[in-house]
Order: sequence, then structure tokens, then C-alpha cells
Amino acid sequence: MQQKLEQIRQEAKAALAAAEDSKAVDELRVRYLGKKGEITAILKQMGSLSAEERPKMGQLANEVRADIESAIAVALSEMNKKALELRLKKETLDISIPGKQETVGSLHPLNNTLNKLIDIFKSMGFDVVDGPEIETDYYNFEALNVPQDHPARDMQDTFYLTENMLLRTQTSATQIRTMEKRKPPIRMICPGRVYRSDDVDATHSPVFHQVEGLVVDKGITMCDLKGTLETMAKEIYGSDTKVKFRPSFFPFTEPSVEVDVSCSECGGKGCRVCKGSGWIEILGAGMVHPKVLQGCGIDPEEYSGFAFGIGLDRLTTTRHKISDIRLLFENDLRFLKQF
Ligand code: 2U9
Repeated sequence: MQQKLEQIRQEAKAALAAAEDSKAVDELRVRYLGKKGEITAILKQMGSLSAEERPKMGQLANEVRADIESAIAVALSEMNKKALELRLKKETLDISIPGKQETVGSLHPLNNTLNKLIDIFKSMGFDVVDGPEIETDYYNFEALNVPQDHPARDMQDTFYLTENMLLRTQTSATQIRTMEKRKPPIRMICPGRVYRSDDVDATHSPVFHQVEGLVVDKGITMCDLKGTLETMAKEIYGSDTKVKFRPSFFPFTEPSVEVDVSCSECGGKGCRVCKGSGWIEILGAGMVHPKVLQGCGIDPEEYSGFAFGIGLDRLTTTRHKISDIRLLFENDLRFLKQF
């Protein structure tokens, strides 16, 4: 029996040393130490031994069992170590590899300029109002005192959807609706996309953007218009900016003006940006025509108002010295990344 136990010890240790995975180790555990294992089988034969030999063999059997158990523990721990080493090797991180560069977007220059204008006008108490891009002939032209035979109403200049519906050529319809709904005082700007049937070139696009403004209250004069626009121009182009009003004509304002600012590039001396004149035209404006007020149910004897229309695209190109309006619509990242 002693011989048999020693043989089991040798065999089990050799088998465990050669085991390749934990499954093989487990099989060996069952084979040697399990309920039907070889050691158990030996222990069952103990009854046939003499009283003298029994405790000796019992002790030896326990020793062999403990030996095999510790060989199992060693084999398993070796295996775990190897598996861990393998995993660590496979999952090695090369921390010297350069990271992937994440590009951060920025606001489109049109939105950037618009946000600036919104901030400026909000600080002067203006509301920002949105309106539809599809309008009726009445709100886009008739209510604004644009006569039936005015060239702007021509099919050549306006995108008509039906005889009566069109893509708005200015955002003024939103102001008309506001005046119909609200009593003065009114202070509002309407930013938005507008459409005109123009051929595309460096300064024209059939889709462009306006920010129109309207103020209606008792006692509003041209001085209020001048102060408001001067404040806006100085904020946009710098505090040294001068503003010049030239007489003009629009059907919806009387008197009407076109507004120039001193060229921020040359300070008024004349350069490429202002085409030598020292001035840049940025908007049209005027006192709201009494017929327009009347048509919206506002008594022109009691109230007066001023209105202005800013071409957002032109304001943006002059602000950033962008030479071609088309750059604003092409979404070329090489251009947009500069802002
Ligand atoms: C109401 C009454 C009057 C808005 C005005 C202009 C003058 C003007 C142009 C600027 C560049 C159009 O985008 S542009 O080509 N606009 O010159 N717009 S006064 O007048 C209004 C608006 C609403 C009820």
C-alpha cells in the first residue's frame, strides 16, 4: 500500500506538471482526490491492514493527499500567471501613439454677425421676431405700399409660387403682422432668409439674409433712427466709426435714407475695401410711411415710426473683408475654419 501511495504521488505530480489547462487540472483532481478517486480507493482498503500499520498508512495517505492538493494549487496559480502575462502582452497600450485630433466646430460667420446684431438690438430693448418664408402678395408688397407696377413685383425679380403666394423678398411682412396684432410701443427686429430672382455673382445671391428693424411709438423721429443705427455701427465696426445718411427712396418709408459707415479698413481715406470712397453702404432705412401704419390700424397722426433693413450678408463680408458673397454659401471648410 505504501508503494502504491508513493506511485500515486509521483504520477499525480508528473501529470499536474504536464497539465496544459485548468480543465486538465480539474480532471486530475477528480481522478486522484475525488470520491471515486485513487486515494479514496486506497483509504477504503485500510480495513484490511493490521492495527499497527493502519495509522501509518493513514498518515501517509493524508500526506500524499496534501501533496497533490498543493501541486494542484501550484499548477493553477502557474496557469493564472501565464494567462495574465499573455493578456497583458496582448493588451499592451502604446501611450506614445499620437491621439486622434477632434475638430471643434465654430459658428458660421453669418450666425456670428447675426448673434452680435441680436445682442446689440436686445440691449436697446428690441424683441426678436420670426416669420414664414412663404408669404402672400398682400403682406410682402401691398401692405408695404409697393405699387402694383413696381419693378420689384415683377416675375423677373420675385419667385412666385402661385399668383398670390411668393418667397418673401424682405422680412417686412413679419413687422406688418406684428403691427396688426400689437399696439405701440413696438421695438422689434426680424432676422431671416429672403429670396430674389438674381443671378449669382460676387455680390448677389438669389437667397440672402436680412435683419429688418421697426420702432413705432409716440414722438419717434429721424433722430431716434440715427442714434439707433449709429450705436449699432459703432458696436459692429468700432467706436471711431462715423455714419452718413444719404437721401433715397423706398415705397414703405418717407423720408428714406441709405446709410454709409466710414471704412474701418482705411479710416475713411479710401482703399480697396471701400473702392476708394472712404464709405461703405450698409443699409437702407427711413420713417415708416403713414399709409403703411394706417393699413395696420395704427393712427399716423398719433404714432410715428422708423424702419431699417440690413443686408446681413453684406454686413458680414465687409466686417471680415470677405471678397465674394458666394463663400458664405459654399460651406467650404477651408473657408469656414478661419472664423
Ligand atoms: C415696415 C415698414 C418699413 C424696411 C427697410 C430698407 C429700407 C432697405 C435693404 C437693405 C439691404 C434690403 O437686404 S437689402 O437689399 N432694405 O433698404 N428696408 S427700409 O422698411 C420697413 C420694414 C417694415 C413695416
